[in-house]
Amino acid sequence: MIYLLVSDDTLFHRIASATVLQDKAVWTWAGPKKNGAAWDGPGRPFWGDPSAPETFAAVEPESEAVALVYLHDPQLAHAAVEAVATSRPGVKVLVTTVNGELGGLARQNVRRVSWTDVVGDRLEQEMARVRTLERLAAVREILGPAESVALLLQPEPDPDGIASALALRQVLRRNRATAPLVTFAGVTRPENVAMLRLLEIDLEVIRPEDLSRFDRVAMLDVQPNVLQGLVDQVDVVIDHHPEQKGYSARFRDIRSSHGATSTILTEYCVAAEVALSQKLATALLYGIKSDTLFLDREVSKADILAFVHLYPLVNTNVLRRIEKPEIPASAFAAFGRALGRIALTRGFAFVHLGRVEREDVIPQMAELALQLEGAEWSAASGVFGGNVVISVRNAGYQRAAGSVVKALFGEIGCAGGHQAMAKAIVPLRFFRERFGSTAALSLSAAMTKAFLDEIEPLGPNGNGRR
Ligand SMILES: [Mn+2]
Repeated sequence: MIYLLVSDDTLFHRIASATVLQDKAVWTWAGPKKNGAAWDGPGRPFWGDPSAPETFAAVEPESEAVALVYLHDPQLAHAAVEAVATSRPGVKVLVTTVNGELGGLARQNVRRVSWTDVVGDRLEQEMARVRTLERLAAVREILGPAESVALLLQPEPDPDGIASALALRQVLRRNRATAPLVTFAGVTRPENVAMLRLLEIDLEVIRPEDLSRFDRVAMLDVQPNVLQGLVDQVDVVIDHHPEQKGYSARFRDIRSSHGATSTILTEYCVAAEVALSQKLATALLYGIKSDTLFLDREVSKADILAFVHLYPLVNTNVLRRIEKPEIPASAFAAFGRALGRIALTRGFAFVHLGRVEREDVIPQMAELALQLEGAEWSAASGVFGGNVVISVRNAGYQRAAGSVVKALFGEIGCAGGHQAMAKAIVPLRFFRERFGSTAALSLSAAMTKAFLDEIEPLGPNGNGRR
């Protein structure tokens, strides 16, 4: 298949060759006569009278052809379309018009499109790219000269934040030493743990006061006020959540129209022509996918464009392994033993795994336990190192899991979380003091009572708390 570009418009040449004709075999009409000037248009040139079918018939006559026609003079355009359309068997003609002229051209092998349809999208993209480059220049000006830049993410960062930080690091041409990913609490969700492991991403858990070690701080996928006073001044904020007040930043790029911060950073990479490695593309795509529920929620055209851009660069095998994190064989045995003892009491499912080799099997078990028929809440516990680790899930619409674990374990350990998921880590000694033995049976009874006392806001008669 060859493409015949028949136009006297340089912009049209450029748009067509940068979009639909990219990587195609292109022949471009270069004027009525060869005049000796070196050809600098797209593809290979051919010459001749554009209103004569022979002009087009002579170009690789055996190949099938599609012709793109856009000529300023409507009469010449009309004649050229007639000539191309009859020039060779099977030729298809796409003609671009400015004001819908050439209405008289009714041939089966001719289609018309308007100039604004052809140029509009491309021009819009180019304009957006110019604006992105301006933002990028501002970010580079602030962060570029610094010795070290902290890429600060929310506590328990999600894939969108992690991917965005990786992309910003790439855009700044920095490495893990001069621009580490930092957070005040590490990841716990099995998918996120798998993402870090499979894509070999370092995430450093620091204390708020450690931020002073860095020359600059950039926050991604979160704004400082979310950290409730821990950080009130940063250098750069890039986020897609609604713009917040109550903090200062030298530069902010907040776009709540975007479904993910990864979309914004993909635009940065594309605008800056930064090479997207397979690893970075996989992270960014997973960031967009998980924040938009696979483009199902709060998705904009920008998200789709970014997704489409990244998709061919992704390692789908790694992506699948992130989304369905592997469970070690030893954990299956522990799951098997534990599942036989799972206790469901008034919508609360509890299961204790005993000692575990890997901490992330505990939240995986909590997720599974929530799928038990009739479960509205679930908790899984296990002994890891010198601590009891408890993972809590609920099916939504109830009291926040985070506040439940704080009430139950906040005094004897560290506890926190969100609406639907939470985690507590309690040193074994304190745990035994409060709840007794960690033997499965007695633990199950003690935990079930403690959780139900906390979760069920009303007593059996519906009068008052507990
Ligand atoms: Mn996000």
